[in-house]
Amino acid sequence: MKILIADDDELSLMLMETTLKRIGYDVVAAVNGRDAMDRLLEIDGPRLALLDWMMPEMDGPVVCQNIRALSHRPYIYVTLLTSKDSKADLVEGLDAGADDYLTKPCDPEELKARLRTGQRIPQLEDQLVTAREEMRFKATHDPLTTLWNRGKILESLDQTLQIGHPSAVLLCDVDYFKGINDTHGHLAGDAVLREIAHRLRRAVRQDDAIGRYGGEEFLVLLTGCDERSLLERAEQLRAKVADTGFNIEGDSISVTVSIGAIFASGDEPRQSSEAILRRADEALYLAKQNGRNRVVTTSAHMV
Ligand code: GH3
Ligand code: MG
Ligand code: MG
Repeated sequence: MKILIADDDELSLMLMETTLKRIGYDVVAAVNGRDAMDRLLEIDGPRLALLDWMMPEMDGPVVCQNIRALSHRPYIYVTLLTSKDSKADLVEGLDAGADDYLTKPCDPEELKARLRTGQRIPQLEDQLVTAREEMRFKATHDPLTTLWNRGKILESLDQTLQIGHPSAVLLCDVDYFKGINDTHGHLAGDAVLREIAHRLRRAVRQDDAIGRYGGEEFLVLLTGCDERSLLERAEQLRAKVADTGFNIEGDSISVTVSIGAIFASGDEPRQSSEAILRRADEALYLAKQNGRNRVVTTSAHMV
């Protein structure tokens, strides 16, 4: 773990650096308070800091105050190094935001033990951040395909319609998917859904969005897609799925999707996502009726 040591006294700095390296820390040295601040605020900067109390330019407690005043940053566990040992001084140091203090000269065993304790705080914070990220991911993603889940893709559709940018809405449904499950088993069916998700994701652009709308239905939003490119773009997606066999337990099986494609121009009176989805569903129904593995598009002017 990285640790910052800040001391204006060269000899103390060197001795402490040697001790910390011996304990196994990755040491970042600073020669004054301002230097310490700069190093602590670097991206991936140290999360443990040992600050000498008295330093030119900015003393240890002021560095603490400045760090604590910054919100939305990873926590830095700060220990002040001091030759002061009056209670009033220590309270002042802790009030400035320090987590702990050590009186100089430090006993190496005590230093080691205190830092081990301090380390738990950034570690705990990292665990919490990871857990929060996982929860956020789960709340917005489909676990099987890792695409956006239904709630999130519908939210994106609402937002896109609100903004009023021209865009395309594609409702894709796997053809005869029940047959794939029946013939190859449910797990093979799951693998097919994952592979379709992978192919669709590769076929769209950075700003586009794809979600799992239902069991074997995917909703794709092509932002900024104009009406002339609607059919071409939807065809690309269809072909990405249909053109190469799916490798299922060593067999290559053919999988296709039918797509109902709707163009939302953005300049017509704002349409509700329900209305757009209803039209996409109608177009999808026609694609199924007309033989599957095809795209049917309807624009606002065509219905
Ligand atoms: P069509 O060409 O008309 O769309 O026929 P289909 O067989 O694809 O449609 P149908 O709606 O009859 O069947 C969809 C099947 O998808 C039924 C359901 O068991 C299956 N399914 C839904 N979600 C999942 C899933 O997460 N994994 C697997 N393996 N199957 C699923
Ligand atoms: Mg379906
Ligand atoms: Mg289907």
